[in-house]
Amino acid sequence: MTECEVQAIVEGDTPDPGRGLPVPGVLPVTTKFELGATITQDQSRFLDTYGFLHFKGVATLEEVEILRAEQDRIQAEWFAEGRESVFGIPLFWGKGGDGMPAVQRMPFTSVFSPFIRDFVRDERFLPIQSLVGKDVRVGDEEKDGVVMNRYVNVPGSVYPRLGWHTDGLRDLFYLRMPQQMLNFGLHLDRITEEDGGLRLIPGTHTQGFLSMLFRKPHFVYHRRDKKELMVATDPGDLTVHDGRLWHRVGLSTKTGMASLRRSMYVPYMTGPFEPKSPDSKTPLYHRWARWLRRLKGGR
Ligand SMILES: O=C(O)CCC(=O)C(=O)O
Ligand SMILES: [Fe+2]
Repeated sequence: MTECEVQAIVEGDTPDPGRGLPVPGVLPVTTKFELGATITQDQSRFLDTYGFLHFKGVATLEEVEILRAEQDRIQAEWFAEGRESVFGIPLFWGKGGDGMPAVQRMPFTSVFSPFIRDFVRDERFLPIQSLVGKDVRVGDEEKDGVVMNRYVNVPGSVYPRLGWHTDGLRDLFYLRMPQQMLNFGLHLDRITEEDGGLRLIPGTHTQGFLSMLFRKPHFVYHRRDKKELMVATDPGDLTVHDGRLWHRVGLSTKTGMASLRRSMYVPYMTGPFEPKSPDSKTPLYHRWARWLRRLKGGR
C-alpha cells in the first residue's frame, strides 16, 4: 500500500467526484473540453463520473450576438402584447440591468425564433445528442422548451439567482424517477467567481430518489456547498448536465448591467413525447414560484 493510499484511508478520502479528488482513469473535474465530431472516451467517462461536461467556444461570437438580439426582440414583443405566460409556463417579469421591465426567464423561445429553432438542432450538437441515446430528441416543445434566462442584481429583479435544484424535479412530482435527460446550456456572458454563475455538485447524478428529492430544499435554498464547483464561462461556452445533478446559480457581487448573466437551456430527452400547447395547464410548482415572485413585487 502506498503512503498516499494509507493517508486516504486515515482521512476517509476515497476518490470522490463531489470533492474534486482525482478519480482514477477520469480527467480532473476542472477539465474543459473541445466539441468535436464525436464524443471521446474521456468525455463520456467524465460525464458518467461527474454528471456534466463543459465545452469551450462551441458557438461563435456572431451566433452569441444573434441569440442575445433574439432574446431582446422576443422580450420586446411579449412586452408589447402584455404576455403573461407561454404554453402554461408563467413569464418572470422583473427588471433588466437598466432597471427597465424585462422577462427574466423566457420559456419556449424557439417557437418564436427560427434562428433559435435551427441553432439547437445544428449538426455540431449531434455528438451531444448521442450521449442521451438513440431515441433522443430536442425537447423544445416539451417541459419549458428552450429557456432564455436573464439574471441581474438590481432592485426589482425577480431573478437575481436561482436556488439549488435538480432539473428532473417535475418527474419526481409524478413519483417516478426522471426520464433520461441531459440539459444543454449555452452561456452568453463572461462569468467568473464574483459574478455568481453556475454552481454544481459533481457526481450527484448517481444519487437515489430520496437524495434527489431531499438533499436540499429545492429552489429556496441558496447556501454555498463545500463540494460545489463554480463553472466559469465565456460567451459561446456550452455545458451539458445530467437531469439529476444538483446545481444552482449564484448571486453576482456586482449590481446593474455589470451583473447581467444570460444563458439558454434546452433538454435533450427520451421517453414519451409530451408536447405543450397554448392550452397547457400551469404546473403546480410554477404556480408556487409565481406567488413567491409576486410577494417580492414581480408580476
Ligand atoms: O442559468 C443557468 O446556468 C442554469 C439554469 C438552470 O439551472 C435552470 O433553468 O434549470
Ligand atoms: Fe437547472
